[in-house]
Amino acid sequence: MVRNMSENAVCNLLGIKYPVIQGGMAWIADAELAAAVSNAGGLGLIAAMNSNGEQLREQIRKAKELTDKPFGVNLMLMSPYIDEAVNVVCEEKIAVVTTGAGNPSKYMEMLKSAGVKVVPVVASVALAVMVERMGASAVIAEGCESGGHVGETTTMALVPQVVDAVSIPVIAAGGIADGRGMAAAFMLGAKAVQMGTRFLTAKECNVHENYKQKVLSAKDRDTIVTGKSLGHPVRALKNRMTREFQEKESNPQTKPEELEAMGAGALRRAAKEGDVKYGSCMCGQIAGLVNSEGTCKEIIESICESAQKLWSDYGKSCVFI
Ligand code: TUI
Repeated sequence: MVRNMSENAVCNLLGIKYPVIQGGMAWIADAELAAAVSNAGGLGLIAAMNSNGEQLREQIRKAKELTDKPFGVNLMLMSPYIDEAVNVVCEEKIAVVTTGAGNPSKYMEMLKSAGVKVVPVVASVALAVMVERMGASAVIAEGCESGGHVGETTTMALVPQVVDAVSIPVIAAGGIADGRGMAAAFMLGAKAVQMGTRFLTAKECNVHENYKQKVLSAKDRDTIVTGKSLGHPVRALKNRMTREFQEKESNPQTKPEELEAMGAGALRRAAKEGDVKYGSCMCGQIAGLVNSEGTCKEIIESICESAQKLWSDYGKSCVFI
């Protein structure tokens, strides 16, 4: 049996049972996935990225019907609908937002005044320090092992440096998909983990079946980062799309607009239409470890149980001084 983790700072802050947060995966993290994660005792998130204000409101209302537990919204700061999304989140009195792919400072006052807790995803110590000063409730330190938009520092290097730099709780993300990853993140000073890739293959995840199968069969070296030259590097599973993108990106003749056009709509093509050859299957490096489906409840409980066992066995097995 998994012990109740109510002494955990992130569980207390967010009113959840397990210190597990679902990644705010654009085009994938919908009301059904968010509610399933929250019902299982983690924090589920709806991705606002691909929705205008009213579509987001619809997803929020749906999640409210599916769960009475706290859930959140992920605000992708590069979204064309970001201002609408912030308004809707405030109107709907969402308990918590995570933010990604930028600096959320501009929105923090408004969100906080509406009673929304802000938990930014950061890829650097500098941004972690800034958002703490602006009133963030916690930060998610996301290493470049993650899927989607990534920074440059690994989880192993980023998490302890962020932990040392801020006083708010730090949540680790990037390369975590089992109890070992969770235990390691806690050893680095994190108080919770965020996982995206692990939930891609959850039974309640509505990503296209072709995408799910590609994640399930992926191996350790099957992801690549493209888009660095555009200022938004993205990690995805290797396919025809990433190969052609990479070829064009390494050719100095290629115009940035040409690359932008290639990337536009690519995630939707993979996630919704199942075009895993010429769409973007954003996914983390840990995909090689994700070999089974399972409900959100099974995923969360098995990971927490295994992490807990590792912690309790640690003292006995690790004797070197
Ligand atoms: O945001 C993410 N991951 C994402 S967003 C996304 S949607 C997308 N679609 C097409 C192209 C690009 C993205 C898919 N995956 N993770 C959070 C994250 N934020 N990772 C890294 C950052 C980050 C990076 C730089 C945050 C802030 C930053 O600098 C801000 C500043 O101004 O200092």
